[in-house]
Amino acid sequence: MDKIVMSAMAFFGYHGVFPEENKLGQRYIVDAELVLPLSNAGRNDDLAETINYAEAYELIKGIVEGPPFKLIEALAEKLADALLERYPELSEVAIRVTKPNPPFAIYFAGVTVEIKRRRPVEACISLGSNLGDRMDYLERAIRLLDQHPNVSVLRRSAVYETDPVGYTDQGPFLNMAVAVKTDLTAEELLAFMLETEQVLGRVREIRFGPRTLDLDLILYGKEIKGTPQLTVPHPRMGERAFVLIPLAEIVADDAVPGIDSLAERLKHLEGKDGVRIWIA
Ligand code: X6L
Ligand code: MG
Ligand code: MG
Repeated sequence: MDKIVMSAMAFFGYHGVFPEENKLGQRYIVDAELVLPLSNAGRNDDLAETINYAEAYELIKGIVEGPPFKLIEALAEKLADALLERYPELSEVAIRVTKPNPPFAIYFAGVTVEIKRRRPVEACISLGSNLGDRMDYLERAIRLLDQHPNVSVLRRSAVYETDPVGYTDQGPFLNMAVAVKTDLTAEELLAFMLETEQVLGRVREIRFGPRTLDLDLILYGKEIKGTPQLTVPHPRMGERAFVLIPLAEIVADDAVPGIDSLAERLKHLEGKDGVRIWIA
């Protein structure tokens, strides 16, 4: 990913735990890495397609030279937060805050904190179960997702009972979808989903066969990505009523890159008949 690196910005501020730091003040050195796509700015040689680093500098200066924090951790957190808030095109920031001359009794060559913060993304996960207590597996899966420190469940669809597709010699599924907010990468989220499937007893035997729990990553923001590890949006979601019907309940009509309108898409979908409401 492209980035703008702003190195060794020097300021004077009053942060610190010790009273002399708040009274006398000291120098602060800040490095900021702003992760964003830069190819349009580069191709068009256009400031409007990137972040004006002179302006970002003023934002950073205002915070470092503003009201004091006790901890440089708090200062760094505030800087990351403010930059992500001010610039929606930023996907990630890294901030380093250094006190080069801390007024401590012992000799100290300087101290630095470094943090990286990602903008939280809304992702959609499709859930399915057709073995055992199907509803219980879905509920437990949602609970496990929500209990992850970096995942919170925002919305859930109704639950549908659906005829099996792909391999038809198996019992009916319960299917639903949830929207989550996460600051995991898509790969990290997918890895956690696979782990959750295993915790809830999924055994992979027959391809497309019965399972206690299936979690599929359908959307990761508006990201379009196809790697051997991961494809989003889910490559076959457009044809599957048991995915699209629940999904359409929890996202905007135009939430899926490559599908203009979920409502339009659903109108044309066959096999929709095999999907009936189970718990509204
Ligand atoms: C031809 C060949 C046509 C394969 C369709 C469709 C394969 C869907 C796999 C296919 C084909 C899948 C669920 C399911 C499965 C589910 C319901 C799959 C993977 N998962 N049926 N079948 N709900 N109703 O969650 O989606 S297996
Ligand atoms: Mg599936
Ligand atoms: Mg799956």
